[in-house]
Amino acid sequence: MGSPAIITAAICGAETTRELTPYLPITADELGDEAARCREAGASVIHLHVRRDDGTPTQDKALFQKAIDAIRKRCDVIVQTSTGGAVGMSADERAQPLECTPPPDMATLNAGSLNFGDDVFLNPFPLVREFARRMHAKKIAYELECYDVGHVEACLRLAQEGVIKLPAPFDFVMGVPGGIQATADNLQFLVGKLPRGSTFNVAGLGRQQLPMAELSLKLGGHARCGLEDNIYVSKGVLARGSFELVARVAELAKAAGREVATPAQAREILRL
Ligand code: KMH
Ligand code: ZN
Repeated sequence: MGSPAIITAAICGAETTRELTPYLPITADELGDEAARCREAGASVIHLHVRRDDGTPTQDKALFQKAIDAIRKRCDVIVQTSTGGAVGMSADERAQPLECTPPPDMATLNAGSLNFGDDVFLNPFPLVREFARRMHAKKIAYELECYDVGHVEACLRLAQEGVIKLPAPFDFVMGVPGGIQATADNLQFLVGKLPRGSTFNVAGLGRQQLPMAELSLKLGGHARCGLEDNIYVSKGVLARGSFELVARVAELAKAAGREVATPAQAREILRL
């Protein structure tokens, strides 16, 4: 068996709606139950967003606290809170989950700005520096979210400044309209840009989710799946939850000769 593969389940996100899929978890109990199903299927990390009861995205600290507590009550996964939130949110709004107690194991650190469909997802250097500072202060590990090649290079610059420490876990988010597209060539190019010793995760959007997960696993990387990025388990068939996508990725890992990482193994790989 090759090295253990970490499966991250992005169970909610900020953009997927109940109109698109009735299987989207929204309340703390729904998020907790879905996290437990994903853990059962092979996920060791939950990438977490939260929603108000009406389904709209928020970064409200109290709602994160409730969701994290609900997850922790049910299973031992690594909780990675979003600091991206939804486009248009202020930096202070986005940073709220970092204030939960105890702090989340991990949080995303979005490495740069990009067109995000018709919107703009803003991550100017001062915001990234400030989020990194807060994460270091709370001993929260970051996953570096890169939506384009320049974002990987921005991480190198931030490391030179001493703002972030490398090696670190990277996540290549591929297929955002405005970011790098989800192709094999592009992934190989991104992997070639990785600083020595860093790990990589791949989040392919839409129909590219499972193919990009498969390629990442073959290249020695990790894989993210779930309703945040893709709602279909096969053409025209809705996944009945992120757990179905996790189960597919677990099969792909085994086919690639990789064992599926437990949360304990994932903690070691991610140096948590
Ligand atoms: N919802 C996207 C605009 C993150 O979680 O850190 C940003 C996002 C990234 O989902
Ligand atoms: Zn997210």
